[in-house]
Amino acid sequence: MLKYEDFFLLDEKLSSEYKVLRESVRKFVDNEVIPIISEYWENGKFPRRLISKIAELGLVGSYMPVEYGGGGFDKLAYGIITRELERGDSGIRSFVSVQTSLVMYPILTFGSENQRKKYLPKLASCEVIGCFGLTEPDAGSDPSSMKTRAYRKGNKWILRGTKMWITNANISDIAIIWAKDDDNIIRGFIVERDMGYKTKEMKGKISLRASDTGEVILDDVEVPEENRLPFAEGLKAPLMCLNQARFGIAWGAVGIAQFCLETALKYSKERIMFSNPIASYQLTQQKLADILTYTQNANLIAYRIAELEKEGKLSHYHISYAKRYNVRAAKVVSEMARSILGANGIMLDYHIMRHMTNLEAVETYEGTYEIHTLILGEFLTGMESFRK
Ligand code: TGC
Ligand code: FAD
Repeated sequence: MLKYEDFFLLDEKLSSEYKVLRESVRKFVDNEVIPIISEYWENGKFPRRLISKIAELGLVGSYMPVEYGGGGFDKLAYGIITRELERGDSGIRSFVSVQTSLVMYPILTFGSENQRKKYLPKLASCEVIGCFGLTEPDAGSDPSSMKTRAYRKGNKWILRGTKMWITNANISDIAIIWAKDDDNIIRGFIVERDMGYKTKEMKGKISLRASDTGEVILDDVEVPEENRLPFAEGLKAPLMCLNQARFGIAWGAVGIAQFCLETALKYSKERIMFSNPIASYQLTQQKLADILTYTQNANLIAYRIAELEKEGKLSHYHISYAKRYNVRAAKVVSEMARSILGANGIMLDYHIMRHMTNLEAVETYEGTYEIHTLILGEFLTGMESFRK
């Protein structure tokens, strides 16, 4: 029988290994994330107590090679993990995205063998927590305008600057820092906390409240040459990291949409108004049909980018398309689901509005909706329009 949850029968494409993975992450989210997350979100705290379980389940570094402590899975598995985690909360998915795609990936891709051996296993087990510092107070959408500098001093580098809006900053042991050298070339560094970077919590967020966000302050921090990522040169390197994280966000947004669909459908069948379930009214059915359509479209896109990745045909344009569409789809879905729940829709107990507000940050980070629009505009026209 056709089920709304698997409308396009994508389950048929999944081997049992992926289904087991999905069920294990879903169980973790249902049993250990959803029951506690509203309280952490309300208090503006990241639930650190979940880290050990996240590591134990192998949710960090899933697509990193086994020899470096990773899961040895492909990107489809990573997508399934991020989708199921974001069904719980974007902040939990963010933690895994950053640790895997923005910290482990650059070390794997641009690091030396010594760096890989030293850091990757400890990052996979979450013995070491990392963050990724690209954005600055005056360099958000345009990271090429960063002011953070790396001055060469013998076999050391002096890092000076401030990174802002950095996920996991305050709980980090290491930071991947992007800075311009004396020749204005962007370089990447693995900076350890005891080398001297400072962090400051950014308070007052009304979105992504269960995620740690902070500033990273580099006040002439000395970093040895052995901590520079030797194969990272230019903006292309951090942008390659963003591709990995954006892939996970495109999948994660589907998790939110699926959660909203389940919740709104159930609620509408149970809620009686004017003597009938609200699900029986045409206006509600229109919302439900739209929610189903946005959710399934986003899911199809997510599966397709995983297939293209496996075939070696995935371009960063596909990733921009997927991040842009899927996050916007999840936003529309969460707004419609919230309205179906009436007053209950604004309550933390029902989780929809938490997702809805989280999506504001998700649509901003990793390239805003507008930036991905311009990337697609450039793809279509061949004309770059970021700068005048
Ligand atoms: P542009 O001249 O276009 O590109 C510089 C070089 O990079 C190449 N390139 C890419 N390579 C790989 N992947 C991509 N996505 C790439 N996009 C461009 C390009 O071909 C060029 O190569 P080469 O060989 O010619 O040097 O650079 P631009 O300065 O014009 O900027 C382009 C723009 C605006 C698209 C880019 O800077 C951008 O994506 N801006 C958005 C910034 C952003 O997304 N920041 C995210 C910070 S991290 C974060 O938000 C983490 S949130 C926490 C979580 O994930 O949960
Ligand atoms: P701006 O770049 O100032 O943009 C403001 C507005 O102008 C946006 O609507 C934008 O789309 C629009 N705009 C900008 N340029 C153009 C243009 N050319 N044409 C049309 N419109 C334009 N960064 C990290 O490096 N690491 C992290 O871990 C990280 N985590 C984050 C966590 C959270 C909760 C948040 C909110 C952000 C995080 N970021 C992180 C930063 C994030 O990537 C940036 O916020 C994002 O890239 C946008 O930059 P900005 O906020 O400075 O906005």
